[in-house]
Amino acid sequence: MLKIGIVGLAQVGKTTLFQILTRAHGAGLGSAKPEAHVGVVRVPDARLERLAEMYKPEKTVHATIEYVDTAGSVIALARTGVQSQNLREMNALLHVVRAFEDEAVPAEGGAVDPRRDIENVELELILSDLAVVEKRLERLEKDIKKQKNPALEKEHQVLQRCKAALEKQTALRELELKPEEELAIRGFTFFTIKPVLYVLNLGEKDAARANAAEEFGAQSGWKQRPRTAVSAVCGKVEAELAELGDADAAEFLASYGLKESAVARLIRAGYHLLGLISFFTVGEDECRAWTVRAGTTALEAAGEIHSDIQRGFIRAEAVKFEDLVAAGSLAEARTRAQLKLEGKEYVIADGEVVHFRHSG
Ligand SMILES: Nc1nc2c(ncn2[C@@H]2O[C@H](COP(=O)(O)OP(=O)(O)O)[C@@H](O)[C@H]2O)c(=O)[nH]1
Ligand SMILES: [Mg+2]
Repeated sequence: MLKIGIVGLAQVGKTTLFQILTRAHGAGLGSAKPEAHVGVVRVPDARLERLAEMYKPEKTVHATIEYVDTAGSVIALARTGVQSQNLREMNALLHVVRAFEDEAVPAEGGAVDPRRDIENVELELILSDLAVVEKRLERLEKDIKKQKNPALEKEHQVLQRCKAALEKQTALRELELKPEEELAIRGFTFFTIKPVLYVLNLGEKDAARANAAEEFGAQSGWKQRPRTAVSAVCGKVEAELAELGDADAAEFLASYGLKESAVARLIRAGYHLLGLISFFTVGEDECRAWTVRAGTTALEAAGEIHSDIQRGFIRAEAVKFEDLVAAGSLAEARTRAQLKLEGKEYVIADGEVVHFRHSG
């Protein structure tokens, strides 16, 4: 399963956000605990809910992502052995940035300044990656002298580019790497090549500023960067919200001038940032969202469900979610010629409902 690491400076609201995300309130999740906390989060999807209304299945299965809460400051983590190794295993980073004022909670680095915090953390991660690159280059240069090896030379060439970028304080996610170049350095699991979602943790008085993230992202220029997204929540409001029933929640949101919880949007932003899409399978036993990378073929998608279905693959029948809902059933969608018969190489689109015909 794909993992998103929740990182940031100390006391910015990482654990608060983790608890909101996983709904695991209290119970030993204090920010003083040194070990990381792991939780599986369902990706909210109104389309899946709609399909479940249609089919009334025994089971509805959402797509999931794993979130890992990290303790303390990411600057300290990046500097220490085992901790930094754990961080390197993350598929993406959710960087919580403090934007709330609260005298009772001291801010690392003094006054609240989201931009400065992002820059400081980014610089630290850039320096960590640079140290890894330099060490590897030193080793490579010795090896290349001893024997000619095209793979090592390729790696050397890509790492030189990485080094040049990092020395200019540019994150590696900004480099345009060809797939084979990316492959050559994948093993290093660099921090700054990971997709990053900046989450502004807003104060209560800013909770209703729905476009806070947009504004901040545009002003700072971060939003336009590759594999980078900016989002905003108010940790305090969301934490209280998570404790309420539906009716109270609506009233509570309204009192802050909000329409909906920001958390669903946040989870979806993380999902898309990872380059993931969902396709659905439907039936009276189960309606389910399956997670695949954008660009996945029908044959690969079949393998996600079961190796037998992949092995015996005959055809994929695919229908757009909207068309299926409008038709009311797969049979009617077929009559309307909206159910397309596709082969192994067909690229699955986000939101398609797919039925695999297979032998055996
Ligand atoms: N006022 C305010 N306090 C918050 C907010 N989010 C978190 N906090 C408080 O800030 C402190 C640190 O939060 P925590 O989630 O433990 O931060 P962590 O160190 O990054 O894990 C706690 O006392 C939280 O109650 C927020 O949105 N507003
Ligand atoms: Mg914490």
